[in-house]
Amino acid sequence: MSKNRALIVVDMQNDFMPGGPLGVTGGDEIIGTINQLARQFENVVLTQDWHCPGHMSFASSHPGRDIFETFEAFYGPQVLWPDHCVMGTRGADFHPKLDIPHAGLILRKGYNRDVDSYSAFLEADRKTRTGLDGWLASRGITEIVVCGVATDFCVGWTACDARHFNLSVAMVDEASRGIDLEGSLDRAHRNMDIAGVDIVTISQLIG
Ligand code: VGL
Ligand code: ZN
Repeated sequence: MSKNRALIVVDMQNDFMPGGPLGVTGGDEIIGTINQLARQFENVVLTQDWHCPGHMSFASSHPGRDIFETFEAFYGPQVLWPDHCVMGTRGADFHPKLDIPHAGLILRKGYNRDVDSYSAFLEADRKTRTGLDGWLASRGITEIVVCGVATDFCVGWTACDARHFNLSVAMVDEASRGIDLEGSLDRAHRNMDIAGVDIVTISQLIG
């Protein structure tokens, strides 16, 4: 596939797979599809949710707070999650069946203790860049295709933020799975629509 296009595979890590602390239903079912899709791309980026122990997005860091409650962070509302993807742990590793050896970049995000980062482009303060925009621009990449988990959090935010950097963006629904917390999946689809993200099937993409 063309040199100006990249596939971004979001957070296909053990802790997001069924049975994990933040398991996404069907997260493991899309691995084969993603492996195959990745073979169509010369440029592939893998993202990795990568939190320090005691990260602010963990309910366990806020005594008296429960998981899935919303916490008022300095940058706005933040969902409190079960501990997940702690840097250097097995839970933060990619699923062992993910097989994309030609991926050129592994982008870690969420390692700053006081700021979460669903998006692979901008942290939750909506100011701090991860550097992914520069990596893509310096390679002349103008179109991205996004898939992975979770559709309604890291995939959706990454897709919408990419539009802010003037990239053309497609999201592959059949290669993504969502958490669906209080309507978040519908909301994510709506937000992607408004942002100008194309929601595509693999056959539309590959032709
Ligand atoms: C994610 C919640 C917390 C994701 C990451 O990958 O969608 N969701 N951290
Ligand atoms: Zn996280």
